[in-house]
Amino acid sequence: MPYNRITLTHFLLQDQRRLGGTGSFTGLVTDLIFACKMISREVNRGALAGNLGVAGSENIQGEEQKKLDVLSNEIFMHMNALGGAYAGMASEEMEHVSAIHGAGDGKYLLLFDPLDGSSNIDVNISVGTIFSILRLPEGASTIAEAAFLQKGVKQVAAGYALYGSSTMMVLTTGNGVNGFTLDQSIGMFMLTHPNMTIPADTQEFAINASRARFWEPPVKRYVDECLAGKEGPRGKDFNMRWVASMVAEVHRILCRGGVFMYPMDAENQAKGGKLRLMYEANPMAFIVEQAGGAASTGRQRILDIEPAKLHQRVPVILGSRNEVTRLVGYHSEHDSRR
Ligand code: P6P
Repeated sequence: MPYNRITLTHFLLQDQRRLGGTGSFTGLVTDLIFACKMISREVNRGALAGNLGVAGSENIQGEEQKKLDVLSNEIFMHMNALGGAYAGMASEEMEHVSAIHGAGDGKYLLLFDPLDGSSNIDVNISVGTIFSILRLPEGASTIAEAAFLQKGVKQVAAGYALYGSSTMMVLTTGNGVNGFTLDQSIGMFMLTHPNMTIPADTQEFAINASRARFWEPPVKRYVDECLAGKEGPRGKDFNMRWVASMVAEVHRILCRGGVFMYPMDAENQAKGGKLRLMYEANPMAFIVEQAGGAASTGRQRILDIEPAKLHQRVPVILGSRNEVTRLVGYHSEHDSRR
């Protein structure tokens, strides 16, 4: 078979030449690649390396940290500080932002969830790393939280690593979405999923159905119509999935369509929702929109949200454009009757 695949690094260099870049961006993603490969190795070693189980600590979210949460965060912080491209970082696992000392002229900010879905680690279900890259605002003298509080539309790049049956990186720099599979034998990510595109329609939805008693009427209406199948108002049967790992859900949607919902509900309303805006919803919304899908809170485009706090939470509905549009329509119908 002719060996004609290209590596992620070569893909970025082609992108850089096409966009007339200086190479600093390519360097920045190269550090991310190393970090994700190291996390993939630790995830794959699992019990053999004593990496499973809890770390005996809590993160800023009040969630019990797994050993791999802490290790993945350390790997991401260390590996991405070495290149000097970043002026600062923010992590789901850390209460405050972190300035990269000696970063010289670091022009970018890195936000990440180092190991999303880690409740699945001990039962060997896919987990992932989610990252978002912003520019350091002009004239920013100190690296304070305010520098990170930029709308999702300001992202320079976003992506995720999926530690599943194979390890993949999926990345957008604002010119579409491309997927790369790690060839473990040579330690290189190879382009395997060029120009990933989400079908506008679907027959598959993802939601944690155990929360049905908390759902708002528009969400309940949407799910009930899906469950009614071809005899119902949708005139077609639907399938349901729930992995409890956002990276796995989003990847499935990029590959075959679908809609993912973690809506605002009666129980999480006080916190604003479940998923975090800056390092879960925004990067995934950027990727999904770049692949032709849509991403909304149900009432607002996620990428237009003006952030107020680093760890703020938002409702998330994303995936096949026509399904998201339908559910947003149900929300506005409901709200107009209030
Ligand atoms: P639940 C993982 O903790 C996460 O942040 C997402 O990856 C996932 O979609 C969601 O929470 C799962 O939430 O309530 O089903 O455990």
